[in-house]
Amino acid sequence: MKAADLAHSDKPLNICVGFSQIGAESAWRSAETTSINEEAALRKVTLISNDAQQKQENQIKAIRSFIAQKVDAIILAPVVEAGWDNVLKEAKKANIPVILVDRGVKVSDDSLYTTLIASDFVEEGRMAAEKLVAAVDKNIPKSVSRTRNIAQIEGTTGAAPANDRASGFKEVIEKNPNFKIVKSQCGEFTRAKGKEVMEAFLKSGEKFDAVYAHNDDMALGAIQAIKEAGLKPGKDIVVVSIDGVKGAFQALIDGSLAACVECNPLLGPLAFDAIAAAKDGKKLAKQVIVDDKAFDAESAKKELKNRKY
Ligand code: GYE
Repeated sequence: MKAADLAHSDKPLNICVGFSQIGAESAWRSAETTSINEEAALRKVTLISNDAQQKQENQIKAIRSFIAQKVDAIILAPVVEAGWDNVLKEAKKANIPVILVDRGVKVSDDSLYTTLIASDFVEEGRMAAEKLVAAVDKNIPKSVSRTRNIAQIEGTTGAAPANDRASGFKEVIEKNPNFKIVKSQCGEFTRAKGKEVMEAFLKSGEKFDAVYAHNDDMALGAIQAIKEAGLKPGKDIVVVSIDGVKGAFQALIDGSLAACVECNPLLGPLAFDAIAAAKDGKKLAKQVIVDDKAFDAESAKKELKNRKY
């Protein structure tokens, strides 16, 4: 189902909810945390939050503690896809609905969670690839017959957005035989690691026409590395990323980022609407899909003032 199909209300819920958050690796994630905190306050929800510092074991511990505290519902942003069966079975046994936000899980039985509220990451990867190909084609005339080299900076290993953004991107790139992913490495969705990975790529001696980063923070780190290497992002190397945070919009406007696919982090209202529906015994779709669109310099200029994150 689409996010717009989920009934929205500001009605107080007067319940207690446990929120297991991954950490604060990116501007996107901080915006998501703020959105959930604000909506909890608005809906009169006592929120017990836990920051897992990127570790699944910390998330499992937090969920067990939420169960012990008999919360009414759990919001989980799962760091990786695999390894949730046992703890989700414990939540189910305790009759506590689990709402997954922003990242999906791979479980043996999908009744172990109520719903997943997230973007279609495969589609985001496809959109990013189309934008990247178009931007490189503007830089290098079709008559130049050499291969266009792409460097990919991946998100957290095993995370749904890293897996799916890679597969959607690859699908489109494979249809463009003059484009090739020549390097791919994990940048953990952080700006510092994105910069570090790009520095290593540039030092490898390989030449790149484009960089695809699985999120904006890594792209912004890569842009810095490209500049420090004496190259011009946008001209010498095209950079494309996903998320749509303010920093990326500024980079779109200054020309260092060629395109950006939005991934909306403001999931608080949807998460509590889903909890309200589950509490009312309503059956929810297994995925509530958040709509995304791509931005370039021109659309970013128009939208910047409205950006909340
Ligand atoms: O794109 C990235 C983050 O799970 C969709 O996680 C989220 C991703 C987001 O840290 O910036």
